[in-house]
Amino acid sequence: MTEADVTYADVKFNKSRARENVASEESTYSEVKISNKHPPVSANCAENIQPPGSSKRSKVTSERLVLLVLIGLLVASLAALGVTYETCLKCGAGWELHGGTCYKFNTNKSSWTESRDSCQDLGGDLVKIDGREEQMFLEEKLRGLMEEAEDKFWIGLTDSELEGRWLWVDGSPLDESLKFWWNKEPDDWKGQNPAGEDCGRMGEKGGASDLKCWFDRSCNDPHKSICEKTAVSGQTSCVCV
Ligand SMILES: [Ca+2]
Ligand SMILES: [Ca+2]
Repeated sequence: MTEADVTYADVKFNKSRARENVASEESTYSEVKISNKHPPVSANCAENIQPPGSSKRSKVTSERLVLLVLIGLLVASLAALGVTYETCLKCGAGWELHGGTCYKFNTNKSSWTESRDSCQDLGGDLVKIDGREEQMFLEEKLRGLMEEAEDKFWIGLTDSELEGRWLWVDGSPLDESLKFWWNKEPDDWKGQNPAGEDCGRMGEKGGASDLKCWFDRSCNDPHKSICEKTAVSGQTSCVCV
């Protein structure tokens, strides 16, 4: 038996092991390195140990897999982004978004009716307070906007049709469980105007006890006001909250 024959037999053994463990490129590479310790190994033998191009093919396949996964992630991200845009709510400039509703704190002072007209010109109306959370948001907001105690804001509440029957601007009656009148208000005080007080305003600069900061007032009094309108879905990029 010549030296070349011995080497050939060793290499054949390695080849069978290599076939068993052909899974990774590293293991195949180490098998070939062991074979190289036994020269002379012909070029043909080396080729037989490792089927030509097999590791290259698996490398290309895994690269394709990674690429496909990346493309998949990109498509999923774009789809998610599209959904966000569709459900994104926005308000115009000068309006503040809160709980799906846009609010405008109008600091121009005017009568209740003129204030309401201004809100309607902007696509909204004087605010209707539907819940405790909304009252909490507005009460806290006004503390920062009021300059002095009487610097209150009109809201969309009036009893001008029938004294004592308070209605919101959408015609709905004031919910008995959602009233935030201050102390003995509404008192329909006639000291300032003989017609009494038929419009609602709100705000306590120092903060209201248990959120109670509604007052009835003569509708002709000039006051700041709170407008409200429904937020619209944005079709273009916008900040979502
Ligand atoms: Ca009244
Ligand atoms: Ca009053």
